[in-house]
Formats: sequence, C-alpha cells, structure tokens
Amino acid sequence: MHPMLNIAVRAARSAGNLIARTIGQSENFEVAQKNKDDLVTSIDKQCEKMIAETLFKSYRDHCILTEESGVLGNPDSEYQWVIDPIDGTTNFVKGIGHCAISMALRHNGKTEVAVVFDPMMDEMFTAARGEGAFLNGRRIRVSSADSLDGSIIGTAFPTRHRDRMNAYLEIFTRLINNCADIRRMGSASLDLCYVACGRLDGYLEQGLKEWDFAAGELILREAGGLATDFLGEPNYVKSGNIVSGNPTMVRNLIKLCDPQSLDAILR
Ligand code: 2AM
Ligand code: CA
Repeated sequence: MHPMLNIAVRAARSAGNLIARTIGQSENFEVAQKNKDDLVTSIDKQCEKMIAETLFKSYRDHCILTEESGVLGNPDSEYQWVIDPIDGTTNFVKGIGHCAISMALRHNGKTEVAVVFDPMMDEMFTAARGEGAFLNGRRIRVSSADSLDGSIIGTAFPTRHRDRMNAYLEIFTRLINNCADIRRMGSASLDLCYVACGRLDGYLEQGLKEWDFAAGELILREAGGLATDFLGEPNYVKSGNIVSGNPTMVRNLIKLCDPQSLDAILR
C-alpha cells in the first residue's frame, strides 16, 4: 500500500472510532449552526484535530485543508491533504448511521491517494492514482448500467442554494420519471463511493465544496467512473456542481438537464 494511504487509513480509523462512539448522542457533544441549515459539532473539530495530529506526526511539512479549520501546516507545501472530518454531519447529529471521514492527498494539485471511511458500516473505501479503487481491500467497479431505465440515482436538494430549488425540482421530476428510484442519503463522499462500487448507478448534486468530493472523485475515477459538471465539463471542481456515474450514465444524466433548468443552476 502507498505509505501515505496507509497513514490516512490509520487516521480515518481513529477518528471513525470517536464518531461511532458518539453518533446521535447530542448530550455528549456541542452542536452549533455555521450557516442556516448547516451544522458543526465539537466531534467534527475533535476528529479534525486527531487526523491533523496523525498526519503531522509523519509529514510535518505537509499542508492540510480542512472543512472546519481551513489551512493548517505549510501553505507552500507540494503536498496538500483535503479533509472533511465528518461528511454527513446532519446524519451524525440526528443519529442516522450514514456519515464518513473523507481524506484526499494532492501532490502539486493532483490527487494521489484517497480514503473515505464509513465507521458505522466499517467500510473503508481507498484509492491510489493508477492503482484502482478498493472497498475493505476488495477491488470495486462502477455499475455497467447503460440506461436510466431501471437505474438508482443518488442526489440531494440544494438546501443551501434555495434560489436554485425550482430549477432543481424540474430536473428531479424528470429524473424520477425516467429512473427506477432516487436516494438522498446525505453524505456526498459516500454517494461518490456508492457510485464507485455500483450501489448507485449515478449521482448528481450542486454546490459541493472540495472536501466533500476530493477523495470520492479519485475513488470513483479509479473504479472506472467519471465526474463532470452539469454541462459535461471538468469544471465541477470550481462550481461544486457534480454529475457522476459510468461515462454512459453521465451522458444520460446530462441529457436530462434541459437548458432552462441549467440556466438557473449555473447562474
Ligand atoms: P457535511 O455533512 O460535511 O456538511 C449533503 O447533501 C452533503 O452536502 C454532505 O456531503 C454535506 O457535507 C454537504 N454540505 C453540507 N453543507 C454544505 C455547504 N455549506 N456547502 C456545500 N456542501 C455542503
Ligand atoms: Ca463536514
């Protein structure tokens, strides 16, 4: 295993233990509202601290970008970790057992290794660039679905961009009329991993931040999948608007978003 992946797995497991011990027990942690409908807990911060300490112990000169603390360490380092200590914080607070630790390592801007760990399911998704994607050590691949007909698609409502809700709901209506069913699970990094291992045939969401998708995107790519923005361009990294699946499903999903809805989403 790539040595940096090894360290990341270790850091994710230790933070995962804390998450599994405290999930849903809001009497044992503090909850604050960062923005409307956007929560953070003292466990997010504790996990972040644990992970940063583990990484800095081995890689003192690296930079870490985290959701809750911003930039830590050497901002000029060639190595940058992009970390979400709890992806799916609302699920965590509510005691819904679906959340993950997401960690990606970029070298000169290119993602080299990725870990997404679901401590409730004890599922460790990993990837190193060019070496495939794995779930608990077993190789994973995207589904081979080639049509929306019969497919299960993951998505999320743009609750933090309510100005886009009507446009999104038009896409949602077309989606539910054309696929078998939809899942809205609440953790973007796990959504991407679920596409990577074929549990979902596709997934689309808007307005994500890089810690939500940095790790899941490499895992997805190494599993034969593709992520684009709503126009099929690689610009999702900037916009956070992401469409994913095997290449055929991405094409099918993009076709479903008509220009009028897209106009509102891309504004
Ligand atoms: P979080 O739990 O780390 O906040 C839910 O649809 C997904 O959106 C989760 O992955 C969630 O991550 C993410 N999310 C939550 N708040 C967000 C925000 N303000 N901007 C972008 N993504 C967010
Ligand atoms: Ca988070």
